Amino acid sequence: MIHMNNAKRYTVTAALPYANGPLHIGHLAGAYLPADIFVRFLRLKGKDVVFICGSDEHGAPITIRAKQEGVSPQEIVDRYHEQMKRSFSKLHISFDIFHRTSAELHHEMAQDFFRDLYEKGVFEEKKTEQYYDEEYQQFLADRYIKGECPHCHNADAYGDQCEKCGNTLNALDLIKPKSVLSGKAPVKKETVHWYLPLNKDEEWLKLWIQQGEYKGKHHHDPKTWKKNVMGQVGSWLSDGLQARAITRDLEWGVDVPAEIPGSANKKLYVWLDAPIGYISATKQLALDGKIDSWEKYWQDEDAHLIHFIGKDNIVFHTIIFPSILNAKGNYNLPVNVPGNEFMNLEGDKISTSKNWAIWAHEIAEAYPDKIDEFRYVLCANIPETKDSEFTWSDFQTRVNSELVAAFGNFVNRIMVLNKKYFDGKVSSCKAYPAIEADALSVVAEAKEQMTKCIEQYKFREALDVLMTVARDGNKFLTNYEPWKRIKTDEEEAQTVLFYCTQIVANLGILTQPFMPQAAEKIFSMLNCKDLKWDDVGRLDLVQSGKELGETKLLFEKIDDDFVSAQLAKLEESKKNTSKSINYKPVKDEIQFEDFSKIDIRIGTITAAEKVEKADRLLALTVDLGFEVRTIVSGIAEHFSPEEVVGKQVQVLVNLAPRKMRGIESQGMILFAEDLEGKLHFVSPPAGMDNGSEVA
Ligand code: B3M
Ligand code: ZN
Repeated sequence: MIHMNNAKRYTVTAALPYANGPLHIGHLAGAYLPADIFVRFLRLKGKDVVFICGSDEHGAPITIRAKQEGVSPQEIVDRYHEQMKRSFSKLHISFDIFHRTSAELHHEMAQDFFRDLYEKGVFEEKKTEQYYDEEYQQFLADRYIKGECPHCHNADAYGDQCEKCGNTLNALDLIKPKSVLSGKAPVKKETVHWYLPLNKDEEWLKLWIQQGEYKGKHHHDPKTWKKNVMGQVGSWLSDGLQARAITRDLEWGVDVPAEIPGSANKKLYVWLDAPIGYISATKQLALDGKIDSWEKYWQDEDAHLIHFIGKDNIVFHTIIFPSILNAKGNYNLPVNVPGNEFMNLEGDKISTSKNWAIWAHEIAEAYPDKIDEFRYVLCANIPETKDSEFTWSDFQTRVNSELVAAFGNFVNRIMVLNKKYFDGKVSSCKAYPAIEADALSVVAEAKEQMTKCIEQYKFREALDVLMTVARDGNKFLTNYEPWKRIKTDEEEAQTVLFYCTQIVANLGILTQPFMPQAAEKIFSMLNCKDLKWDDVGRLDLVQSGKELGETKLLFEKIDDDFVSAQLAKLEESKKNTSKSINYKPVKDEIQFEDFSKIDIRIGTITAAEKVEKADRLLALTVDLGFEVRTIVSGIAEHFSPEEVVGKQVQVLVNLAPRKMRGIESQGMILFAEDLEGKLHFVSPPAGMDNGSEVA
């Protein structure tokens, strides 16, 4: 096996975010920040690494958003691709490329994959029934359909996946399925698709993931995989895998190659094309001349592939994409898939639709001087083993007591003392073995400890080590009190400060992966550059007599007003969720004469029963005062017969009678449908006589 340390090169990816809306701190803490820390660490170690990301511009999330806003999918992806790219750059997430899956190069590569697998006979072609929305005349796969998860009974599971338990789903297994487009229960309709027979992959997948063996060779150490990831994967593997459709009936996406019979109107499933996006992005990087070949990052056995993702993406990166890569042959499989759990915000789940979030682009634009503070607090709360929590008061405490009081203060004191006593130069150093030993103990273990943490994807613990160095540096300084010592023994005081300056330089290196701006400030204050990870632990990084740069404050205190303003903003934004609501468009204009043809009366439901063999229908008996009628209503999924009996309602009484399941329905009851598609009675004020007119 190739150990983490001696891989020749690294291909590090961070999940391609859907370009359907802004990113929030949960995305940052879950995937992008840990990936960035990891990559910066590798670069500091002088490793050959590419850091790949881009926007995922296909799939239902995009087209649903476009429909909601009444604009084209292209307009949506252009807008959010740009926004995300800008935010990442301002947050100093240092991708080598932020590509996009709408690029032609990507379409070509994804089609090549499909074509190749098709020609190898990997796929199964199956005619099956799928859900279909008759009103919108569209097949409903993935996020177009929602319902109850058959595994964990989360009421909000998507057609392809339950985000709560992480299981991949087959839309047909959802309990009480509902179209996201019309809000109605879908019908079933036949369609033909290509399937990836994952069931045939079970054996080698188990060997690869759980034993770390691939193609008869040792591939990785399964013990290095995170427990939460192994847990999820283990349960899917033991439940057994099923063939999975990898094409869709959609208008937006990568076309199934035209020469394949039956390809008309078929697109690749977004989870087939998106991960290939990592490879096409790497190819683009090579075309841009930034690397000399993309193949060596994907096909060279010495390259380590590592996917940083959130927990809802685990199955795709551990089972589906590896199965595709394996079928394609000559591609590396990931040596690790460090998936994180979710981050909550102020006691609630982060929710884009409920507007309960702190947006990446807002941090990036509004606080360019506090990016490191955000990176620090987010890193301290990465949901590594379980869901975590961001609160503004924790942000304040960590910034004030950890970054400002411990870290920033230490660095600042060293600068000030050097300026005050030694004319802005690095002080000199004489032989004081005890002082040297004490100074060394502050930094001696840091490199090894932190390396170990980062290589195990324990970024929170790594950050603790960094803070320990800062605190121990502070203790060293307070212990030797050079400002007092200078009056009695100047050389000794100089030596103490010399070592303090070396500790600061060490801190600069250790800080770089986490807070690159602070690190840069430290290096500019110390007037040194090009320090490497392996320099950590040395006490000769800055020479005596060297002119120091201008003193800069590393971090600024967060006051109470800042925190209360942020909290107020959150509360306020929760009230403004209307922006993202999907209001139905107003119907075409009608004339008064059209309206006056309608006859609506008050009536009381006196009896109700389920219609046989029709899940959605109730047969109601309605007393209209002037007569009693039977009305068949499609409300059985919303109300039980007991719930409706006795209710006074509004009835459209001059609608032409219609036979439904053999029962003549003589009118229609009016309901209000809320924005989530739930029905409510529109009852008249109490005491109205049945038969009264509504006009
Ligand atoms: N766009 C899902 C997500 O944003 C998806 C990741 C693709 S990674 C290849 O959660
Ligand atoms: Zn579930």
